[in-house]
Amino acid sequence: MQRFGRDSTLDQSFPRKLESTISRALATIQLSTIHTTMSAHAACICTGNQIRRRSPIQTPEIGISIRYLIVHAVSRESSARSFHRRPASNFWLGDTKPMDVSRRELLKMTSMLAGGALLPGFPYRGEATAQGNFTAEADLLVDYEIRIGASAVEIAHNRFISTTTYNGHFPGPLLRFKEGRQAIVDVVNETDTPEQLHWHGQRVPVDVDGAAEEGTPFIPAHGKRRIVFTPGPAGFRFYHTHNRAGADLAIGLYSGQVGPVYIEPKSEPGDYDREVFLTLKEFEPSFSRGGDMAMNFLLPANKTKALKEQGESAMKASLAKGMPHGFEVGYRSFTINGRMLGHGEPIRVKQAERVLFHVLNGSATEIRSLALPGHSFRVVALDGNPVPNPASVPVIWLGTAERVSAIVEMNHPGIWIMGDLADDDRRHGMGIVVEYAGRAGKPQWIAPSHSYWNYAGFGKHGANAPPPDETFEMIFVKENAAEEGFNRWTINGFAYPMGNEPAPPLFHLKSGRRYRIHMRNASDDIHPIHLHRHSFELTSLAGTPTSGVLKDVVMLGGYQEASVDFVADNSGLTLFHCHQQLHMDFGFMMLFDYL
Ligand SMILES: [Cu+2]
Repeated sequence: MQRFGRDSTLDQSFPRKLESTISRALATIQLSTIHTTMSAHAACICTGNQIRRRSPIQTPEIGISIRYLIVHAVSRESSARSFHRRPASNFWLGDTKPMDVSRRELLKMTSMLAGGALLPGFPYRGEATAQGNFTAEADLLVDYEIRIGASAVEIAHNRFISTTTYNGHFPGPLLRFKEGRQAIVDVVNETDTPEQLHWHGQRVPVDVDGAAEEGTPFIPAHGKRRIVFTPGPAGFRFYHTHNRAGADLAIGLYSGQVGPVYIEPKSEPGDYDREVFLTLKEFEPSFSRGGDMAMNFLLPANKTKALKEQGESAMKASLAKGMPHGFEVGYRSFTINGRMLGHGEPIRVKQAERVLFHVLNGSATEIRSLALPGHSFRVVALDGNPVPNPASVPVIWLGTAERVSAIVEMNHPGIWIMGDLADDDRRHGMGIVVEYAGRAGKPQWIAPSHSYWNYAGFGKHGANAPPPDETFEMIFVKENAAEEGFNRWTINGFAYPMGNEPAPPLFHLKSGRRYRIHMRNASDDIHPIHLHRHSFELTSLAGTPTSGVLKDVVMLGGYQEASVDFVADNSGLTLFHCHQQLHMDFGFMMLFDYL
């Protein structure tokens, strides 16, 4: 489990370690100029049962200031009590109702305390003033606590499924961060399985990223891990488990371990009235032989003849040997924000309102589409990154793990179904009702005419991306049903090992260089290709150059080619894989390393 030996897990012996560190610190306290009592109380604002928060525990290895030790000595008991139950972003002000308090408000509260303001029951001594920098201390507060555990999720009225979630809900809580401001997240794993929580789309170091293949330490079963990082880049990201599932449809992304992240930019254009976050997700998976997913919506549509011939002849040869088609995954229920169509709260809107939808495809395996009859989506960001050319489309399409941020002007009053184009999936729940104020009636669905999705439409027109320093050639191949009935996937002939043994990196990077990945898909599947810890620029789609669209997942069409460029600017092992769980688990992964 700790094969990389750098686990910063707060282990079970942590309280004992902390206690001895506290004793050591207390022994030297006379040397300190800290006004003990006030510092302790003001900094911890965690006295009695009035206000609780997670105290800023630091492991001795990380280094801990005397002030924090004192703070913690005072607050340890109450925080220990609250540790397993309280989302760190919530504070209790003496009653049972959780209240969201932003960091800004907390800072305000902290300075109130420092300035002598009283909170009910706060044993303030009055004579001391706060010494030092409370902002620095507030910065050490835990922003969020994420608990991984099994829970029941009510996806429709009186219809409960059992799955693993974050904080007992699906989707996991929306985590809001500030670009460039350090964040602290505690992840508590209440399951029997070591877990990985991946910060999808963020430029973070390997020990934060959340991929065992890169060397991120696991969050131990029944253990916890504190993650300290600087969120970025700004925009719509998400977090999800990065455990592989293989043939186990209860774990990995088949579970409910998905939640949205929004990293507020330093300056927000704010060209909308409000934001709505939507997480699209299927539940109750099962295996089937072959699927029926939409395949004909990507533009440019031209396929590469050689890839088609290669893929088709391989499939023909496999079937001729008597092999069945490899397994695919289907689902019984479909949800938006954890509710099947008609079973959740509608999105209530007013005429002329401009709603910014942040849509996440949290599926393990599926491509999703979304339309709102009579309305169009003005796409302003893809995978959280503003696009150079915001453009309006009738339908948005998202491969697994993709995000689309789009503004909808509410100019067509009624009660509508915003839903997936696939009738079967929508009828099984993939939709949400949009309800205009003052309107009543049965929600209406009107299928849009066939529409295409072309990333290049949101890119720079008439501009080419700068040439790369080096191009990596990759070919993706399917070996039908080759792995105990599952399709095996290879990148340049190499299937990532299905066991836990580390794999050697296939390509090597030098810091500062710009690389192009030229991808060729010798299969008929669409692959949502994902690069960890870096963003890439789309530079060619099916042979047509493009530029300006920055993403971290791109759908590569069946028998198509595409190129993406990225700058090697975040050293460490870097995972590259298809985000379709069934593909990544059965070989479709590889590592870059930095030289
Ligand atoms: Cu794939």
